[in-house]
Amino acid sequence: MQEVVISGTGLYTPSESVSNEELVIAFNEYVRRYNERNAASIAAGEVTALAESSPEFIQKASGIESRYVMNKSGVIDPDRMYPFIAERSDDEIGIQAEIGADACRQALARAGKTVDDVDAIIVACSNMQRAYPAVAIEIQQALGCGGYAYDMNVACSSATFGIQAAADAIRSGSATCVLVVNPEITSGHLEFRDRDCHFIFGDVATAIVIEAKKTCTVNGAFEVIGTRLQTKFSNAIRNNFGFLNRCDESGVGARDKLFRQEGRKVFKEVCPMVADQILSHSQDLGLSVEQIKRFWLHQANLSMNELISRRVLGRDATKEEAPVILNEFANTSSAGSVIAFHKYHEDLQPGQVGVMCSFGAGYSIGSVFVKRC
Ligand code: CO8
Repeated sequence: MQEVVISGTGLYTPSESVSNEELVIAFNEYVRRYNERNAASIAAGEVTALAESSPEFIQKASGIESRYVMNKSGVIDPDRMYPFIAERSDDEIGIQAEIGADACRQALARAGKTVDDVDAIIVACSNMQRAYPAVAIEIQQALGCGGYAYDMNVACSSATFGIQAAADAIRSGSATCVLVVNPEITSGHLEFRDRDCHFIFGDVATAIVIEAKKTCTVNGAFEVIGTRLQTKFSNAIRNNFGFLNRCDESGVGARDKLFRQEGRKVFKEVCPMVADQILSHSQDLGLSVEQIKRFWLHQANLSMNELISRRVLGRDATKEEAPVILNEFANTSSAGSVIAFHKYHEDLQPGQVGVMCSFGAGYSIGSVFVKRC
């Protein structure tokens, strides 16, 4: 069977960032105005007063310190609490394709490839800005690639699911060089007025070049030695936004049309599933736990990652073994484990093994074991 490698990655980072303190100032001002506006109803017991958020809670509960956003002014405006992202004409490149293409160009440069080498593009992320044409096909057009392109969505696990789809395409001979792109504009689907989740997400785009080992020209690529995917239905993370919304006017704009979750439940249910998958996947690949030198985990919550690596290793992982990027980026959905890989892979020696692992809505879990060439 055709051997497959990851030969380059790219990272687009928005220019604007919001600290926990800035986010909380805006949120608490929103709360103050809401409670003032509804003072009579709150006093009459008809409306529940909103509670304030705090930077200390956010840092302690999640490990997040800041997040990049495509637009800061809208997010921290207490009268708005969501980004300003202007619509573009059909003749202009869409914003998701634009940031995705930027990450692709970086990934191609690192892989020593040109757009002529690419014969497939998979956009794999949590939210697509429109139904069609596919964002992936728009990126194909923007880059000037041939072949085929399509969009897929498995929420936070989209990247690992995309990597398996790319690796399978290469192994079966339907492609030789695939770009997997994760343009995550999570701020578009985050309720910044909900203190349970207003701090969780950030925007970013990542891209990964996956190609046949025989075409790879760069030193230090990573051979994909195993991929495993798992899904199990859960309502604990859900977003009911969709094309049928307009068919029932009563639900248009309701809270369930944005991201919502039962964070504690997710934490409890998903951590053991992830640890079990990493352990069983490594065993089936004939790898001992000691041979896993790096854990590029999905970046949703610091305690979650610490718990998962502890369950796998039987001890706490070091920062080198399980690098953390969520303090700076927050949860960037599918892009999190790719950012961790992008920033923390150079020191691995030939023959050393690491695992990229994602988990999220669905539930969905993906593990990708790689070995440094
Ligand atoms: N400030 C102060 N207090 C707060 C705040 C706040 N901001 N928020 C909640 N509290 C309070 C609560 O009200 C609660 O109070 P009480 O004890 O009186 O009831 C107390 O703090 C504790 O609340 P929680 O139990 O909710 O706190 P946790 O310690 O569980 O932390 C987390 C909450 C951080 C959300 C945590 O549960 C977590 O990270 N869970 C895992 C989440 C996760 O990984 N989710 C994956 C989602 S991503 C995905 O797959 C889909 C991607 C889709 C992308 C879309 C884009 C937008």
